Amino acid sequence: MHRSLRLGLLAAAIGIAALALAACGGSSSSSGSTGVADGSDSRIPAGAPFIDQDRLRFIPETLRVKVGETVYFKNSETALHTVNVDGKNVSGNMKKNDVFTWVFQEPGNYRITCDYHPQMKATITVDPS
Ligand SMILES: [Cu+2]
Repeated sequence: MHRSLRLGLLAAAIGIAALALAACGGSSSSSGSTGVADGSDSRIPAGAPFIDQDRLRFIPETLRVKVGETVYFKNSETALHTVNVDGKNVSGNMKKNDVFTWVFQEPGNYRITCDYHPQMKATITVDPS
C-alpha cells in the first residue's frame, strides 16, 4: 500500500518533469534556441531580442524583431567589436561585457557587421509592429 503510493508519486513527478522538459524544448526551438535573452545579465531583460558577440561571430546570425523593439547586443569576449547597421558603425567600440541597444524604426532587412572582423555578419529582419 505504502509502496504503491510512493511509486505513484514518483510516476507523477517524472510525468511533470517530462512535461517541463517538453515545454522548454518547444519554446527554445521556436525562438531558434538563441536570439532571446535568458535573463542572466541583469541589464538585458529575459525574453528580449539578443545578439551575442562571441567567438568572433554574431550569435545568432539571423534575428527577427518588430519595429520599435529594443535589440540588445553584448560583447562576451576580449576582442573589440562594433555593431554596424547597413555599414554604419552605430555602437562605437565595444569592450568585453559592454551592452549596446538599438531600436529599428522601419521594417526591412538590416545587415549587421563589425568594423574589425569581416567574418562577423548577421541579418536582422524587422517586421511592422
Ligand atoms: Cu568584431
